[in-house]
Amino acid sequence: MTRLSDDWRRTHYTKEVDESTTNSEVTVMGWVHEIRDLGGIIFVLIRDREGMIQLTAPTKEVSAELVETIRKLRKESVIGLKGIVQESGKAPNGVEIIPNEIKLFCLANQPLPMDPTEKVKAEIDTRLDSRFIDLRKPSVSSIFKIKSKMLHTVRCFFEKNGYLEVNTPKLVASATEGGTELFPITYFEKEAFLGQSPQLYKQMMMSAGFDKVYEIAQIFRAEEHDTLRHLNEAVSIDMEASFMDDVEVMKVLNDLVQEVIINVKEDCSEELKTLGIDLETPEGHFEIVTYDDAVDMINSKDVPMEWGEDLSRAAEKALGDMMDGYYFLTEWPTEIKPFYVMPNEKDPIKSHAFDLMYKDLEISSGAMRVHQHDLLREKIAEKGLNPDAFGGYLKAFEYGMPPHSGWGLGADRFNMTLTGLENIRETVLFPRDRRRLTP
Ligand code: AMO
Repeated sequence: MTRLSDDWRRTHYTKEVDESTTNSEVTVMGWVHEIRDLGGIIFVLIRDREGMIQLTAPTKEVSAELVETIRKLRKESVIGLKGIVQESGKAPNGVEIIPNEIKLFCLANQPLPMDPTEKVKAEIDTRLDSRFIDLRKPSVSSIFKIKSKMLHTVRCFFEKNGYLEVNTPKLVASATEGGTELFPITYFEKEAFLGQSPQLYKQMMMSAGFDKVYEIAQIFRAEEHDTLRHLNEAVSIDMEASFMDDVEVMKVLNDLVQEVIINVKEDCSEELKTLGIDLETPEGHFEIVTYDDAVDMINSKDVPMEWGEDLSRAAEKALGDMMDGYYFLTEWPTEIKPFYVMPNEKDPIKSHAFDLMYKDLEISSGAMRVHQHDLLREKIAEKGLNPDAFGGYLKAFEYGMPPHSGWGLGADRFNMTLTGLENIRETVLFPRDRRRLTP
């Protein structure tokens, strides 16, 4: 068994090796990004999560043994380097490390399955096939640093506003968003499904008196279409709150999106720069477009759409072209929304459902929910589903269910809006789509 000895501990990430560390000994750990052997002097660029640093080895000044070790290195090998920091006008960070000792942890095989230096552009499939190397590229790891900051902000936001984090089951017995999008699985002697949304459970948490809950978890959708916006496994940020209506939870969503953007801009400026993104902080309330108005706007662009239809891709694009950034689409027809959505009391063909859009991309849906047991049972049946299959859920509505509302925000789609990416696969470490189940 090899264990790291105490004298091989990282003292600095590469970006921390700067002028302030001049003349001191540092230990960095990383990947061999580039090797330039000029005979009398060898340069090795070492890369870690935070950046790069140059190792400079004048062959007459360092030991012959060290020169031999350096000459054996191959690109992408993992090494530890101990050395003295020295100022250097020519080195990328203004400093370089003169090596005292090098520890080779792993010699990388050659040729590499893909180039991690960003010099050669690869197709998305090639990149995803060797994702572990693709993720070494700063332009790719930046996406996940931004996602991490986004999720951290989401948790802080909910915690400071009194929400409880919950974990609901992903092995489930019934559909929530409609029956066609389910992945069936064998669950001992029974048929079960992978959860397509925590919807039913987060609502049951309202009956349990948890008042305000949130969950960040995988959702599984057996969508057959292969688009730049759909995954078969996505991450959803879900919230549910009692004694709140749709307007109030829209405000929560509005505030959350703004807070995430502010934090990402503040803490991920390097990553945004790497991605070439200049994020704008949306001010105040996002614009509200009613479904009725959306239909008129879409038709005005010669994209045919009848009242009562869901937005086609062409309709989303036409609307997106007329809108700037984030906006809410409200007052959806009851008919095309799931059974748990509350119809408008005065005009029941319309509902208290909303979507949050970013240009032509839907990033969240939510609604005030039906909290009356009998109406809910009726609505389940109207959708062609069997109310008896929803027994455990419906029961929660019989014994004290408060009025409540909530939404689900697609974390991967939200990340697309923060990183300017067109293909949702790029915002997921190991995406799952119709054609891809590995790596
Ligand atoms: P909905 O089905 O609209 O609503 O999903 C909520 C959000 O999740 C994201 N999303 C997806 N992202 C990538 N690939 C997919 N296949 C995919 N499907 C959904 C989207 C979408 O806006 N229960 C409701 C939410 C609620 O009312 O609380 C629901 O799941 O960003």
